[in-house]
Amino acid sequence: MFNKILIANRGEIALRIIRTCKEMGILTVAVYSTADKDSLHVRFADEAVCIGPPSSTESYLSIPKIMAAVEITNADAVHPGYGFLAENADFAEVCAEYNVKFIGPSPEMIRKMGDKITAKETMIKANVPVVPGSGGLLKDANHGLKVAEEIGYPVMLKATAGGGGKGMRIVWKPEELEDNFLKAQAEAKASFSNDGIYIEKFIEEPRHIEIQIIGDQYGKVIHLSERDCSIQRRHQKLVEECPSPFMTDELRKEMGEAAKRAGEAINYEGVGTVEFLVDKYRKFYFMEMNTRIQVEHCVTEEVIDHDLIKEQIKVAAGEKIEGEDYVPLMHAIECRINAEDPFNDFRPAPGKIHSFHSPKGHGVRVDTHVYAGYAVPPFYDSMIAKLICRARTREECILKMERALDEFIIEGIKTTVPFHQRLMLNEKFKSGDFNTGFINDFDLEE
Ligand code: MV4
Repeated sequence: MFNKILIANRGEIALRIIRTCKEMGILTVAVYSTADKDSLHVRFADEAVCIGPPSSTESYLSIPKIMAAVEITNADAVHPGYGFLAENADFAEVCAEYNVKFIGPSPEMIRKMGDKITAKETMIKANVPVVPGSGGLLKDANHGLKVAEEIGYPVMLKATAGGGGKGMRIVWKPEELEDNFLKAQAEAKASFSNDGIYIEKFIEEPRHIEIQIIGDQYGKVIHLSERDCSIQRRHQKLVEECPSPFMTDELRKEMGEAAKRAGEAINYEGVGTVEFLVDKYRKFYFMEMNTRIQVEHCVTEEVIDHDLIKEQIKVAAGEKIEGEDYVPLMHAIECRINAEDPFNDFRPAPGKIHSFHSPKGHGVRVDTHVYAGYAVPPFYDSMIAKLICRARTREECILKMERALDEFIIEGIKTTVPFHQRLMLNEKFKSGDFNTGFINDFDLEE
C-alpha cells in the first residue's frame, strides 16, 4: 500500500480523498493555489504545498509545479480527483517517469478514450453498441452528406477531440450540412487544435445513463450499476440518481455487461464510467468513457455501501477486486449545490459565505469544503457542495431531499438550492418522466 498520496486537486474532492486516505492510514499532501489557502483540504492534509497563483494554468494544471510538490514531499502516489489533470495522459506519463503511481489508468488508456473516434472503434471491437455513423473521420462536407444520406437525418457532427458536449452540431437537413461541417471544423480546431470531425445519427430526447465500473490489474472488471444523469443544463449535470427510474432489471444486465466488455477489452485499471445514450425504446448506445472518479460517485457509494475512493486506491496499489457486480439495494439522489444564481441564467455567484448550516439526519450526506466565513473564489468551478440523500424508495428519497434542502442555510451568496427545491416538487421529475431535454422546458417561476 502507498505511504503518502499527493492530491492534485482542490475543493470537496480533495477533502473527500484525504478522508479516505486517513481511514486507510495513508499520509496526505495537499497542494493549493494562493486563492485556496483557507480551504479545508489544506487544513486537513498532513502536509500542504502552495503551488502558485489563483490561475489554474499556473497551479492545479501545472505539471511542473505538481511534480515539484511530489518531489519535495516524497509522495509515492498522486490522486488527480476529477477535472484538472485527471484525464491528462501526459501527466500520467510524467508520473510514471518519476516512479510515482498515478491513481488511474495508463496514459495509453486515457489517450484511447480521449480521442472519441478511437474510443468508438474500440467499443465496436468489444461488441458494445454505438450510434450508427461514419465510423471514422469525415474527409470533407461531401463525405458527410453521403453518410447522412445512408443513416438518415437528423445527424450530429462531433469533434473527435471533443467530449462533454463541446464542438457538437445537429443537422436537420442536407442543405444545412456543409455550413455546419465547416463551423464544427473551425470550432474544433480553435478549441482542441484538432479539426477531426465525425458524424452519427442524432438520437432524439435521450436519457443519459452511465455505468460505473472498476477494474483491477489482473483483468477483472465488475460493474456497480448505473447513474441517471439526464438532469443537465448546458452539459453541466445538476442531479444524479441511482437506480435510474427508467431502468429495468434486464436493461441493467445488458448495459452492465456491455460496460464490462468495454473495460475488459482495454484491460481497464481503476474506476471508470461508461456513458450511454438511451432512447425511448430503451436501446442504448455508447457515448463516452470517463477514465476518472466522477463528481457523482457518491450516489453509487450510497446504494452499494462501499467507499469508491478506497476501492480505487486499493486497485491502484495492486490489490485484487473481491466483489461481484452490484445491483442497487437503496435509492440515492445527489443535488449539486453551486454558487450560481438559478433565477439569473445560473450566472456564477462567488463571494463570502456569511452563514452556513448543512442538513443532517438519517440518510443525509453533505460533501463540501466550505464553511461559514469561507469566500468562494471566482477562479474555479462553482460547485460548493453535494447533497446526497438515501432511502429505500425513490419516493422517500425525494421527500428526504425536499426536507434536507429546506434545512440548507447558505447566506451571503446565491446558490442552486432554490432550483433543487422546485425540481423535487415537479410532477414530471417525481414520476421519472424526463430526458436530457428536461431543463430546457423547466420554468423556475412556475
Ligand atoms: C449525442 C446526442 C444525440 N445523438 N449524440 C452531449 C454530450 C456529449 N457527451 C454527447 N452529447 C450528446 N450526444 C447523438 N448521436 C445528444 C447529446 C446530448 C446530451 C447527452 C447527454 C446528456 C445531455 C445532453 C444534452 C444535449 C445533447
